[in-house]
Amino acid sequence: MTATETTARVIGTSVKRKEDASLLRGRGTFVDNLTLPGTVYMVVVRSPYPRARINGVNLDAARAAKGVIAAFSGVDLADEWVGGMPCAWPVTEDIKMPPHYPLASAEARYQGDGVAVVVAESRALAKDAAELVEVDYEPLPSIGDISKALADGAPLVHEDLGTNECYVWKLESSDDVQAAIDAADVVVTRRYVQPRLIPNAIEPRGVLAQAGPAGEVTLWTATQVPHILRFTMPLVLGIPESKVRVIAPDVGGGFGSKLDVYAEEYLAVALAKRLGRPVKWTEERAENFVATIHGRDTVHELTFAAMKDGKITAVKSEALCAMGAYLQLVTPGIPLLGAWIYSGPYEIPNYSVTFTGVFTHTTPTDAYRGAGRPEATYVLERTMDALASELGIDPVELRRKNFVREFPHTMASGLTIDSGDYHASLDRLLEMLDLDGIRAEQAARRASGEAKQIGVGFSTYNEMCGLAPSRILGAIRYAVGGWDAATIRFQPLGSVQAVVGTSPHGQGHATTFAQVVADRFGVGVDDVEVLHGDTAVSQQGMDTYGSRSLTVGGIALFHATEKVIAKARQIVAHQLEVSAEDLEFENGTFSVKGSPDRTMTIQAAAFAAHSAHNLPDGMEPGLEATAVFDPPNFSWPAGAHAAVVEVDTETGDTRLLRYVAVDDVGNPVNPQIIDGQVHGGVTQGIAAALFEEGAYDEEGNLLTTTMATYLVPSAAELPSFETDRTETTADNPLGVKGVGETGTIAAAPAVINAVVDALSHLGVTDLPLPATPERVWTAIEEVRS
Ligand code: MCN
Repeated sequence: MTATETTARVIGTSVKRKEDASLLRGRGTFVDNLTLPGTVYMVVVRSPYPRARINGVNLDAARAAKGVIAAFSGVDLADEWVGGMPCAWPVTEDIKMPPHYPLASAEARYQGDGVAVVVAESRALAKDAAELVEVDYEPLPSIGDISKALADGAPLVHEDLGTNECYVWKLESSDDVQAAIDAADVVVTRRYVQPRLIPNAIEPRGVLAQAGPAGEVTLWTATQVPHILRFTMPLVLGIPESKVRVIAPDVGGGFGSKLDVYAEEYLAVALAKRLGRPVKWTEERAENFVATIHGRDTVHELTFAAMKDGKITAVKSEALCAMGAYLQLVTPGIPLLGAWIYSGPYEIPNYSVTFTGVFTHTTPTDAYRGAGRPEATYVLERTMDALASELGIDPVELRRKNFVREFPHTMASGLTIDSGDYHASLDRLLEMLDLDGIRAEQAARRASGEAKQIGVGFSTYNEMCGLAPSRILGAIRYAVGGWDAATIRFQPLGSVQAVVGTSPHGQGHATTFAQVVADRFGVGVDDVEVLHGDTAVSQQGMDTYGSRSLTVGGIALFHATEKVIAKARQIVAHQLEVSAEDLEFENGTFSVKGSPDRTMTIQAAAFAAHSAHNLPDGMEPGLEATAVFDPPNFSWPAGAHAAVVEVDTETGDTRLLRYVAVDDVGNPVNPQIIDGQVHGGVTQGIAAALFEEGAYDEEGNLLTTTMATYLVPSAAELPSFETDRTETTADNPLGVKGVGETGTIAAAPAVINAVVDALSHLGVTDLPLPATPERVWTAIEEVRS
């Protein structure tokens, strides 16, 4: 056997990330590192206007420029598309789904809408030539603000639809929600604007497409969804899936923005076919600001009805949700991902949620880390504090009073949470926090009247992830399934390949999935190679998003190990001449019950399976199994977070002093990777609270077009996070819940609650997002004047 010695349990240990050996040395293989012989470079010419009629595109000068191979307008390429780019989530029967092609031909509908492409021998030559493309634009009235886009006379994004309303979607527990609100002692209604966020993965998007002589196509792309992209190829380009291979090599982050199928992917394939040369496109950072989807952009009105003792009796949410100018892959469904958790970790019997999808002349929105759940949690947790203040109850006690206590728990929204212990997370948080000490210091600073005041804010949350049961997805009109697949293949000499259908882009699957397999087989983590992100290698899969990889893909992997162990058991029983039932399997070794010295390792069984000299009659050689898992429920992580801030009341400058997070993600597979996920997620939530805003003017001109105006925080702006976990076992064989989005979902309300708490003695009750120094200062001045 070449495999290393059998190990003790590795699930639950912080095995170092296998990925980092190459990534940290700069030896990753990202799309832009790949060049095929004869590669040519594509540049997309984009509309500088939010809305403009395209009266003509003159490509003569570009075509004549040095090194240019071809240049095309939207009209030139119109025949390439057998259909528009797909939106997979028509959330209602009467949803309006405007056609969306890789290049606009007649009208540009947002700044960044592609109108032409230039292909040249180098990227620099293509960029130079793109500047020579003359587009005869006729600017038209446009609208960038969702709260004004539904008004009579507002400029229409798609005139033939006659409205900017994309859909109205409702979820109600009963007809009695209004009656419960009417019967309440206290009703609190608050309005919240959650601005756009612009995902900024370290690696921008990139594509390299190669078309072969027999119609086969290979596409290397920085995507989260190679499998989904492959099965859209027949729809947009008429290329059968069997002719398409999609490879997502190393992918440098996505945060949901690469859970999409993009114009440049179809353009690169179409041009590779036309030109007979590999076509490469690499997004520039400035392009990323307009050409990759945005997140959030909602206006909520949230109502809590409660009794005097603090018991909440109803929640009602009405929200406008920006779609942007077109529907991308899952744009309309993003609000729905939060639709079931507007009661959060609380037991609230009456429930009503309404979303209105709105078109504006802006970059399309779609999934951004948390997708729908940060929006829901923000309005819920902010209103929780507003209600606490209205009732004169401590915000922590109000949360406790309303926590769900027994599991499984079916929420008024209709879904069932399998497990949790919300008190345990909050208790642990309070142990770590020293709330009394913080309150004492707050009182002292208030008494002294000094400029720098402190505040503490809480966010107790739960979330719905692990997308998800295919039947439920079908019932809410999501076009594809929520299952995932894994194949495990023992090599003859005992190492293992685990082929998975998920497609990581920073989450460490090569490590954690190897841990799952190593643990089951009692082999070393380094004996397990996890293969992913190539549709030729991993034929089946539904990819990575919605914190689903471990709870769906990881469970498929678990079931595949069970099948492999079952076959190995038959082989060992045959070789040791005992019945399969008489074998025990522990730590990689089968032993005969009652005769502990009669043993055979699973690796020896693998060798026997491959040599095939002595297998049970009729058994196929080899030791390999595939499992496809469709979960019966979503995954329900939860937790309690707190932020402590210091606000300079003279300048509005806000410093985060501490951030404490206690999460329940079920059984941990790799605690260090979980911590990393929480750190990254929390950072993105803090960014939404204090720094990042994709701002448009009323016409849809993007005002934050670079990192100088769109402030992505760095480590320098953040404290060291304090994290811990509580564990309740999820209802799946590994007992695991998702973790990839928890921090982003929890953090923004904790931070804003803390800033408001710091200023509450002055009379500040709310702050716009993000709470920049100017906005904090203005809020203070408003209450002082
Ligand atoms: N894990 C674990 N034990 C648990 C739960 C998870 O060890 N109880 C591990 C998993 O095995 C996996 C990682 O934590 O290695 C994240 O697992 P999971 O919650 O299943 O999430 P996914 O792998 O499906 O990742 C998706 C999620 C999402 S939706 C976004 S957005 C996101 C995120 O992950 N984008 C990321 N984390 C990111 N991290 C990086 N570096 N870059 C991104 O773009």
